[in-house]
Amino acid sequence: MTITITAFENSPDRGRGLARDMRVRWALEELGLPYQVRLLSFEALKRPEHLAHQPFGQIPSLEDGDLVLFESGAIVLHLAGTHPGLLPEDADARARAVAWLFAALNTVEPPIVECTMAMIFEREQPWFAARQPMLEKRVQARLQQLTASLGSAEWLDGAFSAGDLMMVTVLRRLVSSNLLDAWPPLLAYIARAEARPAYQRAFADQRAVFEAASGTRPEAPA
Ligand code: GTB
Repeated sequence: MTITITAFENSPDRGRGLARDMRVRWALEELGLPYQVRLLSFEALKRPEHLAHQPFGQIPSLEDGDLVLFESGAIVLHLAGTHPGLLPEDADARARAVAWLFAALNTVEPPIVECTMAMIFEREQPWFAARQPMLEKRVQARLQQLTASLGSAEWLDGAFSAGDLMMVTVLRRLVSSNLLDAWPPLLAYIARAEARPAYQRAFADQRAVFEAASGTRPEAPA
């Protein structure tokens, strides 16, 4: 049975591949798995049918045979664990790749999301100017540590893995800020990942959804 995932019918990211269906689409493309996408409006996200699949009324979710799954990290891990291509065979290397996936979600994503959400939603608030340097400093600390870990390597630990896939989707939240500018190795890391054919296919597919929904040609990707 074909895998089904859910995504926004009209994504607020304007087709920039920043919503979390992108990481699932990308994983599916890396693994060469066919899939279909159920597009949902914001209203549909909160209906009982979807809440039965995703208790928080969000995208993405996945249906894979009898399995219904939510949380993008769990979905990518499930796909990578059941098909070859995104996790090493060697048990220790596999554990390290999984650690990078968790690091992306638990250690790097939270300060990035907090900082970028403040930039979008709190710019006019009286506390913004006083608080933002602290949020940016937390992001910069993680970027510095990540740059040190990456060193001159192509990927975080050996071959490209689900850990890299997740880390790149997390870092891409910063592309429309200037916070990555001080870290050329991370910019090059993101560019290497974006050049992968599987990434390109996933990006084009989510972009096509946005273009169809908006009925206009959106601006070039950030
Ligand atoms: N922890 C969950 C996971 O990883 O699956 C989080 C899922 C999540 O945050 N989903 C968001 C959602 O469904 C979309 S991705 N939100 C609707 C709701 O909560 O009602 C987050 C997102 C949204 C928009 C942008 N953007 O515009 O750039 C980027 C990321």
